Amino acid sequence: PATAPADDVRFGPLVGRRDDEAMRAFRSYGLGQFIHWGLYSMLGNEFEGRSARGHAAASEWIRQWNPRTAPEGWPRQYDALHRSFDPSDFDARRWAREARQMGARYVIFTTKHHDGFAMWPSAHSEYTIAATPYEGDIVGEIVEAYAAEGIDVFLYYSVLEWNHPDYMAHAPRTAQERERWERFLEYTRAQLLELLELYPQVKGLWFDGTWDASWVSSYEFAYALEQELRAAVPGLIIGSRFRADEHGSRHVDSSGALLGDYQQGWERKLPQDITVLDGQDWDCVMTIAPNGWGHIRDTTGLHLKSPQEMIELLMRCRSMNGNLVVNIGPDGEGRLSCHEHEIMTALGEWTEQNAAAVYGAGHVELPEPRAGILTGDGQRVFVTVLAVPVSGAIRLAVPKDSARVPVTARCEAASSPELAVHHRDVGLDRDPMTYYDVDLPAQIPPGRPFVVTVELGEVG
Ligand code: JFZ
Repeated sequence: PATAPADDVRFGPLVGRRDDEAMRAFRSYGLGQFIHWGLYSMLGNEFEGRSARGHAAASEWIRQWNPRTAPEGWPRQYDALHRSFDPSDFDARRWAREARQMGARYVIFTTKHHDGFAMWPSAHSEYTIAATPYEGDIVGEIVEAYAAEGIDVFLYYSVLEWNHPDYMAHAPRTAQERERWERFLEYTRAQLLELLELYPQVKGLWFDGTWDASWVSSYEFAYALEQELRAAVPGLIIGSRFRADEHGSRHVDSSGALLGDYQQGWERKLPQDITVLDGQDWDCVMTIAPNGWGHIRDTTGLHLKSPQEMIELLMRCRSMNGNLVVNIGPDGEGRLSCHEHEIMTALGEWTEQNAAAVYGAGHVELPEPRAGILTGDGQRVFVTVLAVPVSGAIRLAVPKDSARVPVTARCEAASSPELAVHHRDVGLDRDPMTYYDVDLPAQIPPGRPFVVTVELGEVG
């Protein structure tokens, strides 16, 4: 827990707010793809016909099946899964092509989740893809295929390991424990440097499993390691979930400064509004189901988000200068589910038709219209219309002293794209705002949100 604000933090941020090319690219990614793929994918949240739903935190947590209800002998069976991991349908190039078609500009791939299994042939572990019938280097295939499609690659890496003999959750207490923990830290360091050496094209590291007291108390080690990682790949982006300061403060240090290049705490939730972000860069990682990042074979009774909901989440992130990262959990053969395809296709159509509103646009200092979500690029504002007003017009409020006001408007999704703009005031002198109504197209594009582009110009 964070102590009172301290301005003498010795293990605070290594870098301040960055404005180099890599961070500028991050700010314009807009949409990303998260892939949770590992041994848990083979199970789809069930084992020998028994569902783990309600018995484990999430599908990729199935190894932690509540011991009171777990199958006999569990997790021995889980730890032997690698012996039959041989995905017959895995095609990294197809995944990468589909990710590009969806409009994703970066991907986050699980190199090693909490089960400790490495999806690359790590020289520092026996428990890797090299010990499976598949044998190939999955991380390598992913990095190459996505980079070839122009998609930046971030590697997910969990420090925490459930089944490593040297791992412990608590800070080491005895000399023997300290020895074990030192060994684990060296192993972690070796794997991370190995990843960057093998795949120098990667743009970022996405850390997880860094909440245990053992890691939190290793702040000095993590501080030095962050320096090494940054030196290994210039421009490397590291989120705020990597390390703690010497007071045990995570994500932000005990003086309130961000402990990484962007805020990594927005998981399956969005900020209420831009003010809570404190100017931090951020992304939001989102599942299609309510929770569960790995493959879920039986989704009966789960609320799976609609394409409309995902589009709304994406635009809401953009309106607060963040990125949305949509997770998929392929099965053990490397296949995506129908609902994942459906969401990806819808996002692809949306981002293609509305690229200017998504990638090149961000927060606008104007009140949000009731009809939808605002993004802007300085010259234009984009209204993602979610609810069509009965009047058939959307209303934009601008301050009366504003130098630039709406002049023309278009809706590219309509059969006649040009829309009329009316300056209409209610005549309240004390109102600091003045109002512009944009007539929506007569034929509203059915079923999906749509974008109205409003050109701003000099007050005429
Ligand atoms: C972690 C993992 O445990 C999970 O399996 C998945 O990989 C997800 C992306 O990350 O889960 C977390 C981590 C952090 C928070 C919540 C769930 N958090 O900070 O609120």
